[in-house]
Amino acid sequence: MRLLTLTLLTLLSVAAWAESRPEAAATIEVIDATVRVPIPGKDNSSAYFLLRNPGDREHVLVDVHAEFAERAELHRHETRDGMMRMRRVDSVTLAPGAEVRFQSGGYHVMLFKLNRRPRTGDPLDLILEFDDGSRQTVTAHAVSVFDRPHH
Ligand SMILES: [Cu+2]
Repeated sequence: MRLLTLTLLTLLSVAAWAESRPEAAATIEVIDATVRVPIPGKDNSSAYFLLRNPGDREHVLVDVHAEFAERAELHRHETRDGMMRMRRVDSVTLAPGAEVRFQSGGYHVMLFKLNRRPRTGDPLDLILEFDDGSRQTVTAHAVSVFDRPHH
């Protein structure tokens, strides 16, 4: 009986520990996720969104997966010697309370060889993977650079 009690106490404390460390995927908010419709004749694309960390601890985005593309990578544009180029990054760190906007000219998800050509508005799932091993599926929508804003 005492052994059983000890086991229960151990299980309870493990549960409490897990609860005090929320998974990154359950904490990070992903807002306005979009995938660019590739320019005619091309099958590479990029995805953008706003990441928000409302939690009180740091989380790190380490990878992105997309079933609709052959390969997805975290990239960043940077200007060096007056030249804009992009490079692959290993991770994107989200400090407590921080927002990181993926946008043209900055961080983006590079998508290689889309397996079909999306139409404007099509839903496309991205899977974000964090350093604690948790994953979050985000539904992005296809947007075309030829879509004109209503102004
Ligand atoms: Cu890129």
